[in-house]
Parts: sequence; structure tokens; C-alpha cells
Amino acid sequence: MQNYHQPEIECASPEEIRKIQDERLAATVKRVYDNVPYYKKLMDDKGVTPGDVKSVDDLYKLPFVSKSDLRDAYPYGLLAAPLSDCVRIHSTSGTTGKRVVAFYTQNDINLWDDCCARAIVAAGGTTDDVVHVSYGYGLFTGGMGLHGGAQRAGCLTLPMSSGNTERQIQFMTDLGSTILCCTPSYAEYLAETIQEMGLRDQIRLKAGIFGAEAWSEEMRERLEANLGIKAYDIYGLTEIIGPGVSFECSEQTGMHVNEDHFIPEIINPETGEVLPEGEKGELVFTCISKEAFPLLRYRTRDICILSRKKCACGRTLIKMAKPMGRSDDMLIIRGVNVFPSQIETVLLAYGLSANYQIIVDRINHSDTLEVCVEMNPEMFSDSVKVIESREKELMEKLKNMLGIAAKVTLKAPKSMSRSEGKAVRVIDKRKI
Ligand code: DLL
Repeated sequence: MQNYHQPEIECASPEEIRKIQDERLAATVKRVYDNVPYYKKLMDDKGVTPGDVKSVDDLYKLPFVSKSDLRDAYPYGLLAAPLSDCVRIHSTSGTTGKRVVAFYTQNDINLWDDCCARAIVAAGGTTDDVVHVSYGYGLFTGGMGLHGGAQRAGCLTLPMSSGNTERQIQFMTDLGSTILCCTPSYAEYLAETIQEMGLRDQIRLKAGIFGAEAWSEEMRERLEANLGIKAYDIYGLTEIIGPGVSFECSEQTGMHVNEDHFIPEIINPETGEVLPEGEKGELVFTCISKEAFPLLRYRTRDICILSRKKCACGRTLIKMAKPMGRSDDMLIIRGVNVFPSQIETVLLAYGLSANYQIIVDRINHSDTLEVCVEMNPEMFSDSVKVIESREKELMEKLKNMLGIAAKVTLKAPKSMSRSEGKAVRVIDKRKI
């Protein structure tokens, strides 16, 4: 039996969703044009008036908004509701430039909770479940987002936040956590520690809701086997609302976008041209129901594909594929495009751990690529010769996947640092 949090939306006909979108889009565009001088200027510069945007068909007429607009307008320039109506702020973990701050009214929080509750219910969450939230709480949206969703779904909610791994596991066993919410890299670390503590048979987990960073299908298989769970993907970004922009169902073939709140588009990142369904490009979102921070045509930089193929779960919401990485994560090495996720796929398929780091440098005017990865204990007991031949074998496999040579260094077990939030996979020394 399928469970839905809001079946009237999740399983609505495309025409019903379209009607909601048309109305909400037109109203949002008018509201931001009238109330936010920054938007008025962007639209005036493009020669668009609110009257030009009557339905989703007119979306393409609107200007794009990008991270640089958010920086220019920092902190209040894109706020579309009185500050006195706002009840919460979150912010990105951005490492460059100014942080991005996003504002929420109580209605925004309510709809966000619903979006995350849809994800939790899709992962099998009911009032009998104990939801263990190990995403970071604070400015990061992960903790409070899933927390709100779990409560909205009526689950017993454990606000663990990240870190203090042994305590996490103690609570997990003592309180019988059934659904784990954290980054996939932290889930790996938790699984490893549970194994080491010999507590695998005392874990009651049935599902994991993992997101906030790219993770491969190989990683999914591994987490499912090591934790005895079904692992669900969840996607979102601070600028749009946080986690719950889209979520995976039992089919595990992409994430349903909460289209009654966020309209997705795929564009050619070079030209801005809107691409037809099924084509790969940059994901763009327009918020149509938020009050405080409703970004229009926000360029996420995430590379993705949309699909309207019928889903066996019964939901009709459009699906987005697992993001293949961010266009700004893509490494250009000796002219070749390399996504960290391709490297992860090779390493995990070889049976290695997901503790790896990609180091890019420029030596004698030529780019170099090195992949450092931790061996599992069985590999470590091998002779140096065997390790060297494994490194060679991996180099061969990486060359086949990427089309360029990469140096591989196998590291001793436990020698690389673990991540409690988003893992730092790439060190590009060319930029330092
Ligand atoms: O990571 C929100 C979030 C929290 C999503 C918890 C899911 C779970 P930001 O810190 O603003 O927000 O980072 C957003 O993270 O543009 C993607 O590049 C990446 N990302 C988020 N979810 C996924 C995912 C949160 N499931 C950026 N797969 C996004 C791949 C993801 N990348």
C-alpha cells in the first residue's frame, strides 16, 4: 500500500497541477514586481511586465536570477514580505563571497514542513516511526527542514544534529530509531562505527533519507546493505527553501518535485535556452507559493534531467534525476570534463570505501589528477606489491571512465578524515 502525505496534490492530474501553477505564478510575479525594486528592475530591463506572465507557458519571458543577484541584493534586497512577517532565517554554507540568507514567514515554514513530510511519508514514515535527524541544525537547512517534516508527519522526532557519533548510535539503539536523516557521507561513517561497535543487530533502522550532496547508486547499494535499510534521496537548496524541493519514492528512480510550490525547468547553461523534457542541462526553479523569499527562475547550477514518465508509486509530480553534479563542481582537467561522481562510481564498484579525495593541481603547465582513497582492512593486510597492482588496476578503470589518466594512491584504513555533514571531495590546488 502506498502512503501519501497530501494525495490530493501528490497524485493530482497534470491539468490540476498546471492550474495551480498558472494561478500562483501570475500572482507571485505581480507581487514581487510591485513590492521588490530589485525584481522590478530585472523585469524592466528585460522588457517584461507582470501582465505578460499569465501562465507557465510565459515563464521563459522572465529574467533568470543567479547567485550573483543574491550577493548583490544581500541581505534584504530580494525580501518580498515585511521583515516583521518573517519568523526564520537560514543561510548557505557557501565558502566563497558573501553568504546567502533566505527568509521564511510562518506560512513558508508550514509549506516547507509539508514538503519534507511528503518525503518522510514516501520513505514509509508513519506515527509509529522514530525519525533520527542527524543533519546539522542551525543556519543549514537540513536539520530543521527534516525535523519540521518529521513532526508534521506525526513521527517521534529526534533532533540529534550532526557529530558525536557514538552518542548518535547509543540513541539509535536505545530509542529504536527507524528512519535516519543525514548526508550520505555521514551515513557511511555511522554505518562504519556501528559495525565497529558490534551493534549492527541492535539497530532498528528501516529507511534513510539522504541528500545535500551528490551520491552514487553504488553508494546507495552499500548503505542499504550495511544499515539494512532502503535509502531514499532528497534534494533541495537553501535559496529555494532547503530539503524537500524534491524527494524520492519507493521506486528509487528519481525525485518527485513539489511542483505545486516550485516549477522546474532545464536550460542550456551556455545559452539559457529552455530544453525539452528528457534533455540534460542546468536545473532552474521558480517559487510560486512562498511569501518571504520567492526566487524566480533561479539557476541552481545543478546538472539534471526532468521526466514526466508515469511513476508506479502513483504520484504524478514530475521527476528529476539524481543531479549529476554541479556545473561549478565539474573539473576541467587537460580540457576534459570530469565529475567527481564518475570517480566515486569507479571506486565503489571496485569495493573501496567512500572515503576518498580528489586532488587537482597544475605542475609544469599541465593539469594533474590524483585520487586518494582509503583501503578497507582486508586490502591493507596485502603486500605492497598487491597494493601497487591494485592501484594500477584502478588507474586503468579510471582512465576508461574519464578518458584521462589519474594517479591513484591507496591509503591505510582510517587514515582519512570522516565527514559529519557535506563531505569535501575535491581539492583544486589550481585555485588556491
Ligand atoms: O543541501 C539542502 C538539503 C539539506 C538538501 C538536506 C537535502 C538534504 P544547500 O546547503 O544550499 O542546501 O546546498 C544545495 O546541494 O544545489 C546541490 O548541489 C546539492 N544537493 C542537495 N541535495 C542533493 C542531492 C542543502 N540529493 C546544493 N543530490 C544543491 C545531489 C544535492 N546534490
